This record gives sequence, structure tokens and C-alpha cells, in this order.
Amino acid sequence: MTLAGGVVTATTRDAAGNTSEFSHVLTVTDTGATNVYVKRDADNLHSDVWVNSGTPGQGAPTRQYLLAQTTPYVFGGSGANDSLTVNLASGNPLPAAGMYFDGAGGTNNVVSFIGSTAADTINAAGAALSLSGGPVGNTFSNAPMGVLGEQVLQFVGGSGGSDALNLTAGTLTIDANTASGTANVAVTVAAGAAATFTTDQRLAGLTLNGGVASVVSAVRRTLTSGPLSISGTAGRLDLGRADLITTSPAATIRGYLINAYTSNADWSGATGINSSLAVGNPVTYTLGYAAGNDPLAPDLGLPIVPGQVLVRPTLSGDANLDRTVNFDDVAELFSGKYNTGASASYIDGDLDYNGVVNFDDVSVIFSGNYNTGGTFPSQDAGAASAAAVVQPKQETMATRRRHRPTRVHRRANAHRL
Ligand SMILES: [Ca+2]
Ligand SMILES: [Ca+2]
Repeated sequence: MTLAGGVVTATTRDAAGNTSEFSHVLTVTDTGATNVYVKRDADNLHSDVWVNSGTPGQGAPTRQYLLAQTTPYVFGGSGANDSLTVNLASGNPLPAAGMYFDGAGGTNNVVSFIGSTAADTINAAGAALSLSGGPVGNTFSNAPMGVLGEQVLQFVGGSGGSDALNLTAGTLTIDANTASGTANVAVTVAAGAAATFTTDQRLAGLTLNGGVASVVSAVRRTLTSGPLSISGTAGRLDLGRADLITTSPAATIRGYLINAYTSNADWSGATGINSSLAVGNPVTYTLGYAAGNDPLAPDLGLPIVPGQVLVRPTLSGDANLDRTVNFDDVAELFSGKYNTGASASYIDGDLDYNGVVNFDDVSVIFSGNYNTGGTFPSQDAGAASAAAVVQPKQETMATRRRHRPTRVHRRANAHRL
């Protein structure tokens, strides 16, 4: 059998990875990317396979295999980036003996699941994927799907049900985004496992049970999640350049931030919420947060509503979370709780997470980023191009005089330190 751009031979592989000739499985031996899509046929006897189809899942399939077959379905990929998509919408399409995917060469081999309208759970444990939940026939935990050479696992939302993607071992790039409507895929990362997000994500929830999740992207992303839970001695969320918007309470999120900030004020904690940028340069970068029910949040134009909390990696000293440090941040800090001893949030001006606003926080503002015109690196694509043509906002002497605390006022404050 010959496909466009390559040769497909018929090979199967047993659970130990040994291969032998067989008649109904595919090993791609060409060097081009190959995309295979499988879906249970309406006859409930076969699964349909589309290979490199522009309209996978529609029309006549490329081939079929028997659901009752006692040898696994094997897709051995090429030297390029291959993908295997498993559509669960009409039931479990795996044969009784299971399925094996080997991405072979390439650095971006993708295994992708399309959920059913019921609650589907994908469990990824290194070399084995399994499925539980879902409608009758959608469980293949007793016939695991073997994976090799897989870098990306997709289980995007929008198909209905309360879906879950559990990463219990290994390191994978995860895409569990629900593009529109209510997010319905919750992601859990167990101890020893690591998930990387490279695109915007809207998740039903994110649970880091000792595992690490990182946002890695050259441009700013937004990780939007239902409840965020971080536990264990190594549960950590590394936001990189990304904003986090979550429904977890502000006090919970503040606790996660303090865990990572540590008494060294350097974001080096093994647990909690941090950013690799701030870890690498804690003098220049920090993380701030704001709650949507804080009256200051709408005043500052922050993209959250009551019931949400924003966490934003930014420049140290950026009290109002606009990603630059100037007199507006000084004004923010003196807006109400300065030297009162009152319990304070980040946008109240508690920039060093000690719970109150005092001169130590003023020192953070003037620690290096003040009025440099600098902005937090890697704005989103639109903002980056705008930033390239818009001159940094320069404070005039007139505005500085207008906003500046009087010398007497500052001296009075100094006495209260
Ligand atoms: Ca600012
Ligand atoms: Ca403080």
C-alpha cells in the first residue's frame, strides 16, 4: 500500500514492542509527517482509520480494522512529527488487544483524544495511556494504549461531560484547552510528573499533587482555570510569562505565592506559584496578584471579575500590575494602607508579601525598574507590536510635583517606620 509521500507497510507489535508482519496495522516508513485518525464505526464491529485526510472522521475511511481483533492496532510513525487522533465520540475505537503508537523521530509527535459527550478521563502514565469513564464501551484501561516517542498529549474540551486528564508520570506538553463555552477538562499532575502548556488554556481545574506545571512560551499566554490546588513537597506552577486567572480564593493563591517567594524573597520555593523569570532574576521580576472583588481591581483595569483572582508575573515594584514601574505605583502604595499596619494585599502595596505596606515596599518600587520606561518582556503579539512603536510613558516634572508626597509627609511617614 502506498500513501501520498510515503510507504506504509503492514506490521504489528506486541506488548513487549516486538514487531512482526500482520495485515491490518500501519507502520509508516516515509520521512513525512503522518496523521492517523481513528473512530469507531457505526456498525460497532470495526473502527475506521483515516490517514493524512483533509477531512478525517468524514466520508470513506482510508481503511478499517476489526474491534474484535486479538492483535493490537499499531501506528509506527515516521522521522517527522506524526499525530494519532483517537475519537471517542461513538465509543471506544481501540481493538480488544489495544493500540500502540510510536512517534519514532520528530520532536512534536502528538497523541490526541476527542471526548464523548459523557465524562471521559484520560490517564497518562508514561508509556501507557488509559481511559475510564465515558459511555459504555469507552473504557480501555484493561487494554492500555502503549505510547513511545510522544511529546504532546491533547485532550481539548468542548465535547461535554466533566472530563479529566491525569498525568501520573513523565513529561508532556499538554493541551486541554476549551476554546469556547464552559471549560470541561480538568488537569491533574502527580508527583514526579511534569506538564508544559505552550498555548492559552481554559481549564476546568488544575491540581498539582506534587507535580509541576509550567507555561513555556515566547509570548505572553493566559492560563485560565477553575480551582487551582497545589499540594505535596514539590507541587508547583511556573507561570513563565503567563497570566493566571483562577476561581480559587485570593487567600489560597496568596499562600501559594508566599510558599514560592520564601523568606529569601527570591521565588525559589519548591512549591507554590512562581515564574522561571523571577527565579532567574528576582531583583528585576516578581509576581503580583489581585482579586476581582477588590475595589481596586476594576479601577486598575485588571481583566478579572468578582470570584476570580489574577496572578501576573511582572517587574519588581509594579504595584498596579500594568507591567511597568512609575509614579502610578508609588501612588498605589500610598492609596490607603501605608504604615497603618492593616492587613494588605499585593495591590494594596504589599510588594514584599510580609502582610503590611511600609517603607520596605517603597524600597521595592525604587529597586531598579523605577521610571526606566521598561515593560515586562514578551507582551502578547498585539501589545508587542504596539510597544515597539509607542514611546515609553515619560513622567513630566509637572505631574511628578502634583503627585509627589510632600517632604513633610514623607518625613512623617519615615518616623512611623
Ligand atoms: Ca505599574
Ligand atoms: Ca510589605
